[in-house]
Amino acid sequence: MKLIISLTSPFARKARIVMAEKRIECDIVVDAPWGPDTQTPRYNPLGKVPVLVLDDGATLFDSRVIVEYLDSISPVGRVIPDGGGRQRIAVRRWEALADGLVDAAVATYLERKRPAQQQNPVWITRQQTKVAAALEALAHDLGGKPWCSGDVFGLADIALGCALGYLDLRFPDIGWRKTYPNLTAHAAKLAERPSFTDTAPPVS
Ligand SMILES: N[C@@H](CCC(=O)N[C@@H](CS)C(=O)NCC(=O)O)C(=O)O
Repeated sequence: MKLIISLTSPFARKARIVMAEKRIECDIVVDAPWGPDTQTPRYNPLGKVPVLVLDDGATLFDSRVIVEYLDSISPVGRVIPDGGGRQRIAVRRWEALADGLVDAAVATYLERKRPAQQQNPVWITRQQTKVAAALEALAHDLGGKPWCSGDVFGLADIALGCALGYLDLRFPDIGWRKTYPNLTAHAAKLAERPSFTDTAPPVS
C-alpha cells in the first residue's frame, strides 16, 4: 500500500495521522499536485492528494474515503465509532465542518496567490466568512469537552487538529488562539501525540 501526499496538505495529514494512530504500515510518496511534474493525476483523475494505492493497484480518494477504509481494515485505535447511529454521524459531521473550513481557507490562499489585479475581493471575503463561521461553530461544539465527539480521541479530533494546523501554516494572522481558548487547549493536547508531531507541515 502507498499513500500519495504533499507535506503541506491537511487532508493528507488527516490520513497519515489515522495511519499512525492505527499502527498501519504504508509507503509514503511525496508529490506536488500543483507542480508541472505531478504524478497524482495518474492515480486520481481529480489530481488531488491524498490518494491511497492498494496492493492490487486499486486507488482510493478522497481523504474521507481513505480514512473510512483504513478504519475498516484494522480494529486497532478505532477513529470512527463502530456500527451505525448518531455517534458515527456526529464524527462525520465534525470532519465535514473541519474539512470545509480547510476548503475555504485553501480557496482564499490560492486566490491571494494570483496577480493582485486578478484577485476577486468579494470571493476572498466570502471564503474568509466561511472560515470564521466554521471556527466559531467548532469552538462552540467543542465547548468544555475533553474530546470533540464522545469520550475518546477520534477522527473528529484529528480533522479539527489538521484544520487548525493548516490555519497556523497559511494564515498565522487569523489569531484564532486569542478568540478561542478551548480550541487552543485542544490543539495543544493534540500536539502532544506523536501522530501529530510526526506529520506537522514543514515551515516554509
Ligand atoms: N476533499 C479532498 C480535498 C483534497 C485537496 O484539495 N487536496 C489538495 C491539497 S490540500 C490538492 O491536491 N490540490 C490540487 C488541485 O486541486 O489540483 C480530500 O479530502 O482529500
